[in-house]
Amino acid sequence: MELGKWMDISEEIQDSIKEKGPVVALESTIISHGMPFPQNLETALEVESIIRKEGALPATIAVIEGRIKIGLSNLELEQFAQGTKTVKVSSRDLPLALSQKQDGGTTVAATMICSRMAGISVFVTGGIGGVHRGSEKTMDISGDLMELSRTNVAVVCAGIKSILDIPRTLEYLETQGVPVIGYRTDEFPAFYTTTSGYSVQSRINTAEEIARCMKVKWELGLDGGLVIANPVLPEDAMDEVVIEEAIAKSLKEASEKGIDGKAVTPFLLERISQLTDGESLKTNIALVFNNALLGARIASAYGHEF
Ligand code: PSU
Ligand code: MN
Repeated sequence: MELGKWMDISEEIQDSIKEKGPVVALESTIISHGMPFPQNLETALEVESIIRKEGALPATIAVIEGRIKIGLSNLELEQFAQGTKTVKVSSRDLPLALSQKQDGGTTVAATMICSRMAGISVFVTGGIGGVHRGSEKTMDISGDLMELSRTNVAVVCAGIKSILDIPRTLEYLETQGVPVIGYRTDEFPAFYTTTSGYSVQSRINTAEEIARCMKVKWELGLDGGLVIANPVLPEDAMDEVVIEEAIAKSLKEASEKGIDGKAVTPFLLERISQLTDGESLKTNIALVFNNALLGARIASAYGHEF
């Protein structure tokens, strides 16, 4: 495949990938559809800086004028964060976004695909998509889960939000053969809170052991991703009652307004932030920073021989 036809990789990232240096991929739907301006830009810049301080290279991934960009300049990030016509690009949207020369924020699914193409094995996000509540009626299951089942990238996240159906999401991941590792936790975290009442597959306490598990999986030829669940720090977590109330209210509104398809997640995120007076956004930002730190450490460890 001639990647250069559709994809631009920044020089510094290209060099690091060639030398098997530590590179951490970052998604961009969180910038275009997950947070408002200017917090989206501030967060994106700070995440990159956290990763650099840990000795790894950040690779923010987005679609700009129909090209996949691996690594954005600060100016590109600034323009992207303020974009008004940016579409949300999941796996199925990639061909359209490129052929129609759109600007697009890549979801976890699309970012995994682009990371894999570029040769990046570690990817940091806030929360992955999952099986939506009421999926037995709507069939709404995020493309992120399908991608996790087939694309060889480890995804560091703070679990999934309870806007989603957590137990069904975990069942789906199990069926698809996706390891779900809890970093220093036995419980799968629920994004805004450290616990969900559901267990991870296995607890691992060091970045080195996580990197070794990734290596073993792929050396065995077992294709697909891994979910590395890193709970938000307790001091940044939300009150369970407050967040559950906001989630319940936003879900009800979404259903009353008939919001469906790819609009569901952005709608819920914005409403929850409004209903919690911005508290949920603060937690969201803090957990992304926490994930960046772990992702950089895993990427560094992955570069070593075991
Ligand atoms: N969760 C968040 N913030 C986000 C998303 C999820 O806290 O911005 C985004 C991610 O890009 C994720 C996508 O991949 O939403 C999932 O959307 P959907 O449910 O439509 O697949
Ligand atoms: Mn969906």
